[in-house]
Amino acid sequence: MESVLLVDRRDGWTMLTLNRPDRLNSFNEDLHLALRGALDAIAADETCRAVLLTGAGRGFCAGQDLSARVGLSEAPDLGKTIETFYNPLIRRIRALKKPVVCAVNGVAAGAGANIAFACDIVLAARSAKFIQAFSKIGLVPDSGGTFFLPRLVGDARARALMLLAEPVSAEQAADWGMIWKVVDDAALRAEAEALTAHLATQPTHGLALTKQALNASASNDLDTQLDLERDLQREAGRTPDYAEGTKAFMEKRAPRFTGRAS
Ligand code: T3D
Repeated sequence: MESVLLVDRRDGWTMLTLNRPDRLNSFNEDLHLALRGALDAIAADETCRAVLLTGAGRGFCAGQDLSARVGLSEAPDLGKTIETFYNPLIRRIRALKKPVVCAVNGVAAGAGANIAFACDIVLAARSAKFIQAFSKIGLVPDSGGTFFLPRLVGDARARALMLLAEPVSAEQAADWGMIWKVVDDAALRAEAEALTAHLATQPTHGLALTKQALNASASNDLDTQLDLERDLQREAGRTPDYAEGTKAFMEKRAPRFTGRAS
């Protein structure tokens, strides 16, 4: 049987493909565990300096697999699933010390949409759409959706999208600042791979510090954020990549970054 997650190691980066296409790559426990294992392996692997997350088939991810949620003798404890799987997944993506690119190849619904928003750079195929599907089945947006979406598109749009569960086209998502870019369907994979390969050659530790600053900015006041920038800049200034970047600039040549912290 084919794995629910395809892990494709490339030169300096890794592509993770959610692979339950007949269920639009919705999450069951197997997929959660496989993705967790892959992200942990990537976190520990210094040779992997960027990640590309995408989906197999016509969808990116339809959130939780609902087939396991019907015909139960008593109400399931969904808080447990969130605590055990979705929240740790979002925390892993945000805390990963390497950039995570998401190529939304088709519909992204429920937790599937919010997992995409947790990634660092989101490209979407022109035919893709984003749906906060939760209200259609009586649920609350999860996987950080109520945190990410208002910050991406503003409160008015986030509220309507979450209360109405209306689909947003990839074009609209890009116009609203929900994602980085829309790409023609046929070009999505190549463009996402090129972007991830490029990121894998960049100053990885500096990018990790940048992620850290951006993650903190949502809840910090200006003074706290200025102090954090000072501390992170101090750390960035000690990396070999900073020395190489400035040297390469003065020598008018392309830098050769190692991505290392020291
Ligand atoms: O439960 C917990 O642990 C709490 C956590 C919750 C996190 C969540 O994500 S809750 C939200 C769950 N997701 C949804 O509510 C979305 C459900 N899916 C849809 O609304 C639609 O499928 C889409 C809008 C995403 C796509 O529509 P469409 O018309 O393009 O495709 P389709 O025909 O509906 O789906 C294709 C197949 O995938 C179909 O199976 P079939 O008929 O060919 O055998 C459909 O049943 C299956 N599928 C789609 N989404 C799910 C799914 N099967 C199981 N779970 C799904 N989420």
